[in-house]
Amino acid sequence: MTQYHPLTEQEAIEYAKTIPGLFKDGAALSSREIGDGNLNLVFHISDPSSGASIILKQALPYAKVVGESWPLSLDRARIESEALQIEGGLCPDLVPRVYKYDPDLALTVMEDLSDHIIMRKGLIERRVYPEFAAHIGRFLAQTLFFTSDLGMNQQDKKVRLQQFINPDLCKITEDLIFDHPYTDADTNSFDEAIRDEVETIWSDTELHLEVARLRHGFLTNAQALLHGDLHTGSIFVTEKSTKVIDPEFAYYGPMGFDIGAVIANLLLNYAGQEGWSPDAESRSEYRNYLLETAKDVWSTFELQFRALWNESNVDRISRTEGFQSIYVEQLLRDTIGYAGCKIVRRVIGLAHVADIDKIEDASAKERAQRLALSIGKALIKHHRQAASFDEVIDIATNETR
Ligand code: SR1
Ligand code: MG
Repeated sequence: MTQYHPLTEQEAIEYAKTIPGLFKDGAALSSREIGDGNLNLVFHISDPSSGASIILKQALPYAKVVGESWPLSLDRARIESEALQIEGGLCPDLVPRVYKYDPDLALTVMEDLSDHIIMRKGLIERRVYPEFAAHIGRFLAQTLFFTSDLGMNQQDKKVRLQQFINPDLCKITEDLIFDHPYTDADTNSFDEAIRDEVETIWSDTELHLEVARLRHGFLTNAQALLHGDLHTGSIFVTEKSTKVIDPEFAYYGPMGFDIGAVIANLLLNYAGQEGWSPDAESRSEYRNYLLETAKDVWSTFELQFRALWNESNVDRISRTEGFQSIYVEQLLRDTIGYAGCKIVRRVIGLAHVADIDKIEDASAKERAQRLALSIGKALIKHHRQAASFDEVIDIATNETR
């Protein structure tokens, strides 16, 4: 047993050499720590002579973005590797292959996806991903359906729920998404230019009531095994391929939280187009692409989820005429509410997104932040009335005027 310690780049090479079948004996490997996320070390190990490469991801015992004052359980590395394996069983083309998980070092060795780019970066560069909605819609339908009481034996599901008890990572979400942005919390981080709007949000009790409902759903509705952090920084893309990474926040929660995360991040980029589009016409064109993609994500999910319900539902009484529509209508409302919460936190809370933060022009950045907040607030306030995904498009369009 190797005692846990954060690896150096050289130790990562030595570790990689111990895994059979990945590199040729005696290969001169190179190693770079490339982690730019909030929590982990990520080593890219390659053999320049053969082109072979892998990723070695190691959890740190604290939140890297804050420091050692915020301890985090290393068990999240197990959760991530086990979630990747479940997702890989359901959608093998949509997640990286896992070669090894090492519980002692809290590390996972996995497929290198360097031929892809992080979707957030691609969207900031205003690229178009024609297959994305079909891929992520299928990922959501498969993973959410087959880990729920609809798609698996209910007693097995309870055992699986135990496997994914993830208190430290859930606490991050409960605080940073569903609490701190709505009060003057120390963790918040926002530009002084938008203080008036932030203070309006802090005193908006109608908004707080809706957030309280959504937070309660996150705390109590163990509907399916979620990815738990499905933003565009957790998705690698090419024009033809989509790979979902980083399910360390996986736990049993409300399906709409994952679907809403995807929608929110498309809308955050939509707001960010204040700073990325060269002129009004191209801004409108790219925004239409983002809204169509968001709509296609929901439609693909809904179509495939309903098909799975019709073909593979293991729960006799839930097949009663009418229940499927009741269930899907609630999923739509949850999706819209959680999307709104995920937008607001990225402007006011601790962790922001490059789609808005990296805008250099101060007034364009302020416009993007205000637009994101107004879309987020409107989604949260409207979510319980929603009957069609078109209402999301209407909200985004109306708030943009
Ligand atoms: C302290 S971690 C901050 C954020 O980074 C992750 O990607 C999650 O979104 C989390 O809320
Ligand atoms: Mg992550």
